[in-house]
Amino acid sequence: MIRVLAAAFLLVLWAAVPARAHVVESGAELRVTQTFAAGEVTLVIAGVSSVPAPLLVSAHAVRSTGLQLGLELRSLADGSRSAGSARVGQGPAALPVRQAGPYELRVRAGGEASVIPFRVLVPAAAPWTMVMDGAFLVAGLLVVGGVLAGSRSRLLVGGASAAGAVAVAVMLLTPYLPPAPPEGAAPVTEAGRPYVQGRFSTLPARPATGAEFTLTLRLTDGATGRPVDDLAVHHEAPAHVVITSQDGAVFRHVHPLRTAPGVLSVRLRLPSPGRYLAHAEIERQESGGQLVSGAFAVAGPARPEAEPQETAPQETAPQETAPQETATPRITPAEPVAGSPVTVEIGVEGPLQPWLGMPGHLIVRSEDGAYLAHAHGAAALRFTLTLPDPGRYQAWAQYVTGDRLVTRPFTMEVDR
Ligand SMILES: [Cu+2]
Repeated sequence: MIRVLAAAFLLVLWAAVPARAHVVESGAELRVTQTFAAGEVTLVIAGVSSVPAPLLVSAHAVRSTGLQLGLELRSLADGSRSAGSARVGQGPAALPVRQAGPYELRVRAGGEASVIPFRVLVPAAAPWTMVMDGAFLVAGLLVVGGVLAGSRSRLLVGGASAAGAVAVAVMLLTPYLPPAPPEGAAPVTEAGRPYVQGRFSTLPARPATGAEFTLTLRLTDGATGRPVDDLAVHHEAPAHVVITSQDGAVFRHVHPLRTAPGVLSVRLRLPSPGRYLAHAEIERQESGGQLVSGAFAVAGPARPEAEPQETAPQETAPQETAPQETATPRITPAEPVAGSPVTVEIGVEGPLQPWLGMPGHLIVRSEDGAYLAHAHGAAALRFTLTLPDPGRYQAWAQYVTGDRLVTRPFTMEVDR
């Protein structure tokens, strides 16, 4: 009898221990979208399951541009550096990393550079999994030892039962125990951080129509006044910036480069003179999201844009809309009521490809710009949101189909 039990136990042990040893979730990939003047790029930093390892970094775009990126990786722990390059839509660069912890990836495209802070995380085994594995091992050794020695001493049987009980107890508790933080993770701080104070500015201070200028967002901590440099990547970017002309005719959705701690910049070229509104969606680590807004003016004669948007050969997918893409979406109820949910359905011309981690995005702005909402669509490109007040709203639905980013503008009237 005891031989059968021992064989059964050995089988369990053989099955359980190697399985545990292999339950190493390789770190998830990090996707960071950045808008360079030469084109918008999504950098994909692959996860690693152990160090040292090559860190694979690849670059993707809605429309493959072949844009060449210079990459430089620096460890903030020991200052070690490595460099490589990646071409949009082609294979990854392999940058060696020796340890887990904080890193900076410097990305160059054209004459611009962005520095992306991130952490290399290596999954770690929780202490209680070691307790469980150890207990299984002790129980197994005692049983096997007892069988081999032909002994059934109470001490052996008691010890094996106790160790087995510990192992099984820990195994049953496993789903309820917290996972171990991965190696290289940031120390846990008290949840919640102060609000960010944000200010938009342009260089030159008064941009001209059709001319490239830089829009900069400076973020400071609402408690210390120091630069905010702990933005979490959400929806595949540290910041989502929407620029709209006051009349809603011009729309840009961009992902600025981090040019210094707390400083985000993006190069733009706008076709029409007048007042523009800028809204940035940001999220600090371990905190909620926040919307930061500002305004600036563009002077000069209207300079209608050619299609595609600009003449540079490696331009990002155009966001100005062709007239045939302004087909009316279906809005339910047909006469939306302030404060009640409204559903918007967009008919799309082909299968959707995920963009910024979602099948589709809907951005809605009140006429005065005081209200801006960003909703995400379900697979059929249906959005539900609540408009707070009566009035006219500008809306832009964005999705990717056939390797093309489509932006469809429309308006919604809320009567009461
Ligand atoms: Cu975005």
